[in-house]
Amino acid sequence: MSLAYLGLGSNLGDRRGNLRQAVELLAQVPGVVVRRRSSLYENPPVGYEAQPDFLNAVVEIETSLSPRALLEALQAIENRLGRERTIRWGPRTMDLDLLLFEGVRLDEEGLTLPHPRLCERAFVLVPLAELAPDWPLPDGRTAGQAAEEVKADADLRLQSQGSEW
Ligand code: X6L
Ligand code: MG
Ligand code: MG
Repeated sequence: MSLAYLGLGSNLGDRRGNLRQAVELLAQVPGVVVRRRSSLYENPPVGYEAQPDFLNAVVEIETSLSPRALLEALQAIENRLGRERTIRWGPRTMDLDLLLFEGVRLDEEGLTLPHPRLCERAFVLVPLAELAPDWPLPDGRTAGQAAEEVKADADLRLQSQGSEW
């Protein structure tokens, strides 16, 4: 069994309901156990700004799946929650990103681990640091250090503290 961290985001429809449902579906995937979830954070869109604010969170799972099989399970959950791929970086009911997979570094078609843009994004680093502050990132910092450095200029509004969503 390997630990892995997943980034969740939603900015369409019932955002909190979508995140809850994603975790429920994740817990039903054979070979996946949901261990912990971060607080929920509301924050403005990054990358493409003309869209609603996001709710973001990170969950910790334990899994016997390979990174590739896990990625496929995540995409199936996105699709079940009505994900449509229209504009790049555009609005979505559910985005489930594979951020970190214990002991794995790889760079394949459609799957890079650790997640290539993990180190800069407050909406990923801050919730990740709640769960795994000592986790080493590819740039040499821990998740906790990286979160501290991006926190100050990030507009992250704590929406629901702790794991009670
Ligand atoms: C320059 C160019 C700087 C592009 C940043 C950052 C692009 C993030 C895409 C970027 C750039 C992304 C979420 C989001 C997206 C989310 C919030 C992305 C992919 N997903 N904003 N924007 N939460 N707050 O989950 O992350 S699109
Ligand atoms: Mg994403
Ligand atoms: Mg994604």
